[in-house]
Amino acid sequence: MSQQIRSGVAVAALIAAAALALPASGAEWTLEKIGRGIKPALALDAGGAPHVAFLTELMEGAVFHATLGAGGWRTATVATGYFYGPVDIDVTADGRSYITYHDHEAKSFRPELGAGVVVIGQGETWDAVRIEDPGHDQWDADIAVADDGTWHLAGIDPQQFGSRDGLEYATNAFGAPRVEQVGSGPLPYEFGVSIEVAPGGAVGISYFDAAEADLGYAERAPGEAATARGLTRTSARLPTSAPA
Ligand SMILES: [Ca+2]
Ligand SMILES: [Ca+2]
Repeated sequence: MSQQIRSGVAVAALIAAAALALPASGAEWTLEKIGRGIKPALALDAGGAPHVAFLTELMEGAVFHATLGAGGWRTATVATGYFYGPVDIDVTADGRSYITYHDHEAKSFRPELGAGVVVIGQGETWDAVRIEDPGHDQWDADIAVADDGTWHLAGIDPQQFGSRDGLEYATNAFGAPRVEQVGSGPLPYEFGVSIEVAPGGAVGISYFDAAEADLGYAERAPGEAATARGLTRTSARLPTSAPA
């Protein structure tokens, strides 16, 4: 037996011994069915329970919330209509879910309509907040929620549907929901956005600036004033292997 083969046998024996030493439950996945739908978004609450938002992208479609409790999965229909995903979800420390999705606002596609919606609740009780703004707003919307229930939403008002606004931000941080244009310039809908809020209230949004093939980062300082001084924008050149 060559040195190489002996080494291989020894390694195989070690791997087999290690596998036998693993506790039976240590590497097992538990797979469960939730229900009919697509484009799931997941958040775990303070107790570790999963909260899944998902939808059906049909003319007579719906957005659903499912959570796993002692009695198994419980699914609620939180909205019905002609919607588009992805959806997003965040859960506050008190167990309330905040789900966002895009509502086409018509049974046929109309570029001048369309809004982002935030649905807030738990169990069977859900309240919808519609984000009113000109254009086909909050495509690819992403949501970040502070534990006091302040929500922050970022999405695209797509160039393909006639808007030159691109990245739009919405929040309830100052009372009635407001929409701010971040200043990205026109953006297509393909590339997604991501938003987070810091404990002190600063908001960051990352997005793909198609005109420059750059990733952009927009940051909003805490505070009510929505002036140009409150908005900063930086970008980082992507590696050359990134999509043009
Ligand atoms: Ca808009
Ligand atoms: Ca709109």
